[in-house]
Amino acid sequence: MFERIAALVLLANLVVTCAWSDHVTAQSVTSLPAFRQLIPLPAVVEPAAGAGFEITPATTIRVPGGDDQLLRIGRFLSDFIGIAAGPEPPRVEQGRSNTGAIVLQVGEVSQAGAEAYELTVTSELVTVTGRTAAGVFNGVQTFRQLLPPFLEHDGVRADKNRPIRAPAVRIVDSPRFGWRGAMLDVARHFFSVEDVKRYVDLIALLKLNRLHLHLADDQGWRIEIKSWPNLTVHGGSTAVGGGRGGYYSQRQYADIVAYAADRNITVVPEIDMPGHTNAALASYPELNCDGKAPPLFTGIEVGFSALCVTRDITYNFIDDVVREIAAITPGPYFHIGGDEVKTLTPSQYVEFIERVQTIVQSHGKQMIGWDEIAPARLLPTSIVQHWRPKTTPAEAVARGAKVIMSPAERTYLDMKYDPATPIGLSWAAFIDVRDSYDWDPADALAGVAESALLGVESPLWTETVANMRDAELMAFPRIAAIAEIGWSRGDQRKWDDFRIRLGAQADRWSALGINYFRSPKIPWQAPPTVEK
Ligand code: TNX
Repeated sequence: MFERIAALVLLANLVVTCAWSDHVTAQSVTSLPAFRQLIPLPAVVEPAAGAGFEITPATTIRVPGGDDQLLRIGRFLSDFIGIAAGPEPPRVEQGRSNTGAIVLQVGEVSQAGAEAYELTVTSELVTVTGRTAAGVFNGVQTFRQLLPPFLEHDGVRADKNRPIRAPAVRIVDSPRFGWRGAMLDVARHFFSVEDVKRYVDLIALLKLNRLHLHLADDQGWRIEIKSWPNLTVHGGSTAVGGGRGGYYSQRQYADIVAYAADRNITVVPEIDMPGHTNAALASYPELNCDGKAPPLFTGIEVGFSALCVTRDITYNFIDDVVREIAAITPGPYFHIGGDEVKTLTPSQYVEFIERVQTIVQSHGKQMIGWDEIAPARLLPTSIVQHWRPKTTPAEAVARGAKVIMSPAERTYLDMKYDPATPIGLSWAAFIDVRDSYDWDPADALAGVAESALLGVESPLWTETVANMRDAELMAFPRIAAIAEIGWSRGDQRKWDDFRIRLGAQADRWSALGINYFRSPKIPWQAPPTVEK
């Protein structure tokens, strides 16, 4: 009897060992130098024998005829490779594949979800198959991370000591969560269209798929509203510290939205209300209960401003704003803020949120709000963004609400790493790189199970963040940790592996000119070149 059990256990072990011998664990991905650059960690990585694929002057990129989305992804990859391998970037050709090509296609993938993809690299062919174009884009980002980091430099050239080679492998991958976001506060300090596009480029590398833009706050209104022009003319004219401010015209905003969409990123516009509205109140006296416009505000205190919730004109104003922004936002979401209102009674506040929810719905969008909105009667499509430490939206979840996880003490990129960080705040916590990685969204909140979670988002508030160099210092490397939490299975993630893979980003991030925080706890290293 015992022998039989022992034999069965042995057999079971063998089966498990065989199942795992053809794909590797997080630890082994990390231990193989050729795969150490992968962040987020893919679900399945099966290294294969052979020299891998070399990009040469003859390499072409193949996409199916008539598929514009794949054509654009093909051009993205061609632009990325640039003139490194030959006198021209690789040609993007429509039609059947042949040897020596990088083939992008939509088709069957053995993992579930629209964003799933399979990437195979052999010495003859690279194939990226996505369930949808989004999956193909994700697969292209993985392929990019298998290529040498020097390619991230513009105009760089390969040579025989420095070939452009990706290791032979089969990767099958899909994200854990559909919502993998970054938020940029362009209200406290303004960020130009070029800055925002750069942020989009940097988060796309990590397979983030939402860019939440915090477009209005006490210190600035940053999006043109044609029916209320003074919002930007006056309300957009300054910033924290009294700087110059700025705003996006609707055309510029649409340009950002399209740029992001080409990188599988949905823009989520936020107009914070009823609080955080001094810029609007300063621009239109009729939005104030006393009919008097306050002066513009350039400090960093919060909680003092609110729209006059008892005046009808306030709701006409909100209707105009939501209508104009909804019309230039193809994504399904509209974020109404709703945080830190200190001048209304709880019932006034809830009534306001419910009325605004109806307005947002009438313009065809799903409402998102910071977690203060949880007590309101929310529609099944409305979404709560959790942020406040020591609170849980469990009651709203019990009533069916879905949650985006942005716990301040883990995900807030404006928090200092440690007391020596030159910029940033510390009200929620000092957030070391490990703190940002070593948690699981499904375990973080009592009464909020994984099934209620849409995913994770990392906000970058900019009271102390004045430009892109500051933004990058606060975002990198912590945003890579949040990206991996959003993408990779919890049981595959290990801090000891992640920190090694983080260290392996040094070359790529330097080539991209990212001003990342060189945390002394990360073994930053130049990744080895792929051997022949
Ligand atoms: C809280 S998070 C805020 C923001 C501040 C941030 C600074 C949230 C919904 N409200 O207005 O910028 O703290 O860390």
